[in-house]
Amino acid sequence: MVPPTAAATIPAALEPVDLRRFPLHRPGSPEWDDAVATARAGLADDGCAVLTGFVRASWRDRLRAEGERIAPRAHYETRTVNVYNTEPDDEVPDDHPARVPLQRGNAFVARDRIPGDLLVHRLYTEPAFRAFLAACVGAGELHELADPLAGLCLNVVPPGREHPWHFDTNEIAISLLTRASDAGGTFEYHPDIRSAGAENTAGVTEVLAGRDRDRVRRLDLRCGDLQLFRGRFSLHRVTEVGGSRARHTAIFSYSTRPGVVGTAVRTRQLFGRTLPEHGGSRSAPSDGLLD
Ligand SMILES: O=C(O)CCC(=O)C(=O)O
Ligand SMILES: [Fe+2]
Repeated sequence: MVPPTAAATIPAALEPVDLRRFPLHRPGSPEWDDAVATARAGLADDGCAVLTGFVRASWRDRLRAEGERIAPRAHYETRTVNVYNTEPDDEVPDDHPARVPLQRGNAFVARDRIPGDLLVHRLYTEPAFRAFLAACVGAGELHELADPLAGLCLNVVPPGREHPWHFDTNEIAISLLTRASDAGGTFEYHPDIRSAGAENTAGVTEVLAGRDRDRVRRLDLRCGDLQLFRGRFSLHRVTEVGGSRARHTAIFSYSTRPGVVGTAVRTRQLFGRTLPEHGGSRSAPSDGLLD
């Protein structure tokens, strides 16, 4: 029997990845360990790691074009929200950041509208991608969400719109920029402005009032850049998109527990619909933070 060549062992989903710098196909190799250590250091120091050029240059036109093909399937609903994505609450004091109204101008394409053969969908389900990410974020194992809509999304921010300041429900967000805007559309964040059990509402108020600009970090991501980000603790936004092209990112959501599904309320907010899977209710976050 002919021994398999190195090339034959590379899963098709990993072909677009710059495997020289990010050897996802060789877990545990010294190069794989180096890539993981770099990402871990970024997350520890700054709450963020950017793997620039994760998708190779020769695949980026296809990555961008696939996002453009599905972007019209996004659910648009300009909503007034707050940083915590919580419902209005009369009990909250007048000066609480939950009272500051923000316009959510982005829109999501849900997983069930992203064909399975697209690069981002094949990456999402690829075990070697998941294993690499699990090592980077320090999780024993990561699972796809059992949610047919939320596990994988395309985030579309059209010209003149922004994705306003917020915290994520997931502890760590993983996103791949598939189309940059001509202007604006900068990712801005405040690393670890809150922590489990400590909301730091005073700090959040400063940011919302535009008074804490010195500590804001800014990223102008490019097509093919993969970002790992501690979105549950770091306040973040995408600034207003300028020019004539929408900004697109694929958002990969995984969980350390199998079987995770979003709540019906949140699912309807994000996608304008629910499925039978969304019938159950989610228990409150265990870290004591607002959502
Ligand atoms: O599209 C991005 O770069 C950020 C998206 C984001 O923060 C989110 O979906 O929660
Ligand atoms: Fe976010």
